[in-house]
Amino acid sequence: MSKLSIRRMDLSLIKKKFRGCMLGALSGDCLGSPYEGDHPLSAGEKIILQKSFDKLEGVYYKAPVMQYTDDSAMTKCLAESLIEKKNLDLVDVVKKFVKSYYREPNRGYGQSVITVFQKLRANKFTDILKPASEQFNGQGSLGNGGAMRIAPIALFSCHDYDEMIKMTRDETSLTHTHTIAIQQSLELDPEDELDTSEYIDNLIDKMDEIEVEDEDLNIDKSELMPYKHQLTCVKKFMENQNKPTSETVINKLGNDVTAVGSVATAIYCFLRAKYPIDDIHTDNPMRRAIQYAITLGGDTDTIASMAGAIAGAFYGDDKMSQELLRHCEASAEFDKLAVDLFDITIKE
Ligand code: F2R
Ligand code: MG
Ligand code: MG
Repeated sequence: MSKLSIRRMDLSLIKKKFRGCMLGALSGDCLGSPYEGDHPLSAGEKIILQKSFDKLEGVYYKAPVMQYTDDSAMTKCLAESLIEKKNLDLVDVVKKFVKSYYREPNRGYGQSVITVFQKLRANKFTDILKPASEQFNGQGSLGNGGAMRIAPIALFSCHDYDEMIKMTRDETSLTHTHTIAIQQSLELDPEDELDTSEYIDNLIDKMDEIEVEDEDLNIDKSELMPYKHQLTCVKKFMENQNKPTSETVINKLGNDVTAVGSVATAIYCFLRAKYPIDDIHTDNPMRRAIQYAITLGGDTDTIASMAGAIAGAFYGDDKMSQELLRHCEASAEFDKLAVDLFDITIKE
């Protein structure tokens, strides 16, 4: 699997990847949100999901248009700010988040992040980091609200890994904590077969550097380096000939609204979707990643959105079903955001 420097990659391929990433994020959110719930889908529900996706992909099936939720609302704000400011301007980003929330509060925002928006508005954005730092008695939010919206940062800083990590930390600290898989997908040539083993090994190495390990403490390693632990589970799942059941995936990786209980799950959905999956009938690995994420239940909009963004950054928009996209609110707008991000990041 050849790893290409973004700078040396064919421009038309990078553009396809930018579009795939933004559209994958949007469609995962729109298609996943109706299925939010505690449990993985039952056999019957998987059949209904399959039929529903098949119907949406039908050329003559016009309705419905699926609404996007907080995941895409915040992704959109972040992309718009990066494009407008040509930089990460935290005050502008947070103002856009708050404005967007008050304009459309019913986009299914997390229960607690709303308090952050209220405090930010009350303090007139004089201290933009304080409200988030006060969440959960000063512990901060462990929700996946930072990871769910981070795709534009991965695109904007795709030429510089260290810069991406820094920007991700800065941006998510407005409300939360962090993602590196999108950038890794961008660097790979979709013409080459996806080497799932190399992909996960690279992520584990990167996470090793990010998570701080304290060798002296005699406590469970998975608590010290939760993401590395989760990614190591993904590696085992991928290496095993007998693929794990949904229940095992959920038990080990999670399907909830916390970052640690959803980010590795999304990465697994992308990698797992390289191969056929029982009860999911499609030749398209990007649709398969999103559909599989939804079958796991739980935080379906967010896990499908993150899986869609990672898959889209690898496969590009060629694999994004245009028929499914027709049923996603604001798909033309997201496509334009992707092209604008490409223009300021790569062309300028
Ligand atoms: N909130 C949802 N889905 C719930 C259902 C919505 C409903 N269908 C509707 O339409 O209204 N989805 C969205 O929230 C997730 C992202 O959340 P975010 O932005 O991280 O928010 P928050 O409030 O900070 O955290 C979410 C919940 O996680 C728990 N939590 C977080 N930190 C915690 C901590 N330190 N200690 C204990 N619990 C913590 C809390 O329950 C928070 O409410 C995405 O799924 C998005 O789609
Ligand atoms: Mg949501
Ligand atoms: Mg969600």
